[in-house]
Amino acid sequence: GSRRGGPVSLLGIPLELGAAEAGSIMGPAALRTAGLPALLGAMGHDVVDRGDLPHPAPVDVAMAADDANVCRNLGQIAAWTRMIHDHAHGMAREGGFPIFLGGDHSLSMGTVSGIARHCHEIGRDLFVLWLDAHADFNTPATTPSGNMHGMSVAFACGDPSLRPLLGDRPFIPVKADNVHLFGLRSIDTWEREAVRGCGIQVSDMRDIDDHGVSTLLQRFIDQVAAAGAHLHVSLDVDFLDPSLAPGVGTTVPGGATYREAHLIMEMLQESGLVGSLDIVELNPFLDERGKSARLLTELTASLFGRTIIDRPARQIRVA
Ligand code: Z70
Ligand code: MN
Ligand code: MN
Ligand code: MN
Repeated sequence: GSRRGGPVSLLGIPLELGAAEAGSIMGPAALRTAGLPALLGAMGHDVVDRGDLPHPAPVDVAMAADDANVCRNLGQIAAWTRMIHDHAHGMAREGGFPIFLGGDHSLSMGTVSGIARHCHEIGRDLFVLWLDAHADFNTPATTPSGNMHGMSVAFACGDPSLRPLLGDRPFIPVKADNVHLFGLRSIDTWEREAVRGCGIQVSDMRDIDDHGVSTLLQRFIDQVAAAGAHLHVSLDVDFLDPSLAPGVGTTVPGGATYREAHLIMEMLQESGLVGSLDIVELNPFLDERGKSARLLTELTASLFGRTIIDRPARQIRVA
């Protein structure tokens, strides 16, 4: 059966300039090689693969010089952000389900802002589930590395110093209260202060150990349901334990297990609330015989309705 409201629309974003390590430029190709489009098609979904975005020329960014100097590849990241934003906004407007195949996590500056702009236009709230070992909440003032994949959440929530990345596009920030960092286990000193002060929701690995992913995620899903909102999921490969998904530049021990990750995808599917997805930071150069790309493909299948055996429809609890 097809999903309601248009096809599953795949867009490859071969971007690696936001990360320290090269290789995620090959991410979209590896996800296609692992069979992601074919698997969704075989499950009965209407799938459109739009291919990969081209590499844009760098643009000028009207950012304070002190900030601009610390951001690595700033002119190129800004050009990618604007192009990705335009595509994400257009895809959201068309009404299908966009899947953005990365590429490093700086691409989410474009996807989230593009989706946010569309949600704003139709008067719908936007929530973001950030599945990641990291908070990606650095700004030019706090970053220890200058790598822009560590700044995506700060940008999406409206950090004024990063706003110039989007140039003259309308910028609709996501409410920090609507963002949930899930799986956190690596955060920088100043980034930690910023996360504390802003109202963003956090389930770190300690919370997951104490309460389990089911309780924590259901609470968030209930909020999204109560708001009648669009849920965007941003899946960083390093959310997963490195033993399961070694194909990523920044491995952090103690990540999500195979079963936790599948449970999350199944719960999200059952909620019926997810409207768009990023799959980011896959670095095929560091992968082991396609293991990580294959797992991401399996997880995507779970998000799109594959179950072990038919399950009774679950009542969505509205808080
Ligand atoms: C660190 C920084 C990061 C992803 C690494 C790391 C950020 N907090 N994000 N890998 N996906 O450099 O800002
Ligand atoms: Mn990330
Ligand atoms: Mn629109
Ligand atoms: Mn990460």
